Amino acid sequence: MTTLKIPDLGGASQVEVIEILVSPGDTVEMEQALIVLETDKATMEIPAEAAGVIKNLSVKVGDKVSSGDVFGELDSDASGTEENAAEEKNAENAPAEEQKTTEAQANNAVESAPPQTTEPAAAVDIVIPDLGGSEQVEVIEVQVSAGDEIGAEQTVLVLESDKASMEIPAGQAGTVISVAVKTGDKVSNGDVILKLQPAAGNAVYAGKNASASAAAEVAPTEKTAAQVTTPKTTVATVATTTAADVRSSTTEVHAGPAVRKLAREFGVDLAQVSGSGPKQRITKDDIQRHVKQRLSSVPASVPGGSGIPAVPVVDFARFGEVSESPLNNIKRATARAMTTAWLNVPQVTQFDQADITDLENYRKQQNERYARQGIKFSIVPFVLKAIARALEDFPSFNASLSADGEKLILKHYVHVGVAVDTPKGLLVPVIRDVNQKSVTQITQELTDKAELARLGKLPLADMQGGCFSLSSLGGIGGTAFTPIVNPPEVAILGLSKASMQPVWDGTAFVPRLMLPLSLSYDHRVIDGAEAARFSQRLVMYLQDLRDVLM
Ligand code: CAO
Repeated sequence: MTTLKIPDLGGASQVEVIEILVSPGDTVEMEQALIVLETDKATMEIPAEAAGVIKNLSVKVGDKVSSGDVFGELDSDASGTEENAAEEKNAENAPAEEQKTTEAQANNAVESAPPQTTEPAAAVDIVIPDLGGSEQVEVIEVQVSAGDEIGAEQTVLVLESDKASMEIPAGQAGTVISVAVKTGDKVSNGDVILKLQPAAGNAVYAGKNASASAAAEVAPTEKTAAQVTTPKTTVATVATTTAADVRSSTTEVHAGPAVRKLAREFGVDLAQVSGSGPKQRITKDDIQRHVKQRLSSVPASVPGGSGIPAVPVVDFARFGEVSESPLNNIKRATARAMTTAWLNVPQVTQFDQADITDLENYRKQQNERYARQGIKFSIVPFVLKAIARALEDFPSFNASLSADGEKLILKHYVHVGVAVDTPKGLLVPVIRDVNQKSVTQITQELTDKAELARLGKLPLADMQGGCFSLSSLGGIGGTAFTPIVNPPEVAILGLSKASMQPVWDGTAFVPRLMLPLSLSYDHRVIDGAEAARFSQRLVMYLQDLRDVLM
């Protein structure tokens, strides 16, 4: 008989049991997951250390457990018992040994590290950290390429063994010189991932001790990062929600490695699956149900024009030389979100122009006034204030259609998403309570969030909860465009470049600075007349912002 014990949880204690995967009487194989634990950082499947029959289980969903707690008994066969005893003994020694190894590896890793300096440091190799004993782990995603500027906590690789998904952070900031691995490669502790030109004054290499701890503790504290220094007997995985999923998913995905593997095999996007487990955790049954639903909703053929005809597959190489460039996560998530929006929302765009001559003079004055404080106002924060007031005036624009399409959910808060163009693609930080903030506060918040978005460090929570979106292409040019509504929001405003135009004032043409507005709206919720009124209200507020600022 083998006692089932919670293995070393890498320092975590009182971890919640969120799923029981077996019942007494079940025959299990060695390494088969028995129960699932979850902290706010990681999900861990606790595997059987031997094959056998589950005799009893002493935990239930919701219980809190710590390393060493007994959670049941396993009737293992005689040969398995011996092996098991030996393994248990090894496991007891494992943490100490592992720490030694990790420290040694970390110390080795810093041999090549440059001394403390604020001068540009020499290029360094970023290597695979301790993988908790796993070797030859498959690279399932490479998230950086040569030339990318990356932050210390930015994920560079995603690895997946049959037990765990792990995001590997860079460990230090800098510019990627070259990447040494590709998807499908198998990697182990110490393998070189990439060559990095560290950012000047990079704190990670400030000294041997700092380097050692940085290398040993590769797991960042961010919620989206993986627990990479997995203890030997702990199988860790994480909800690998990245910024990429923000437009297609409003919640973090909770799913274990086996479920993730199944989802990949079926080509299922986990963000589209509703989880039936605790905390919306996705189970294998959920994946199966999702696939069945999808299959039954796909028409066998579309001869009569119903359904969506596929785009023809063309062998472009027949017409000349071609090469392939994979889309990164953000672009793939945006593509999914745009398709969802395009297929679900019957949308119309209303065009308008606002005379912002006076606003522009005021903006310039304020820029001079605030220059000493390093604050620079662009037109965007003023437009956000006008939007917030118009949303208060027109509640149906500050609403979402219920899932059954039967009612409007009216929001009593005014959170506005602002599209930010980043090197990796489009991200939409949300400015909360725009109606309650000053233009100065909005300017500072937008500057900070746009900066974080461009560095790939914007937390997921800062991209959720928007009621309406603003997309400003005015800094680039153009006279108008048709922004796509970001459901479940019902409208989005596009800004194009303001230009001086001759405007008839009743007696003469006068030069006025005109800002083009493009308001796209969900025609299921908003009528054309209502959209024209909303757009005109924006024009009114932008022409004389005194009403808004009061
Ligand atoms: N008309 C004329 N000039 C404008 C303008 C407009 N509508 N909007 C901005 N400008 C000017 C700014 O005043 C600034 O000029 P100065 O430096 O001389 O003051 C310059 O253009 C650059 O502005 P900016 O675009 O960098 O900054 P912003 O505050 O206006 O916008 C942000 C911030 C985050 C909205 C913007 O940087 C951005 O990322 N825009 C792209 C959004 C996008 O990709 N939308 C498409 C989504 S759908 O695919």
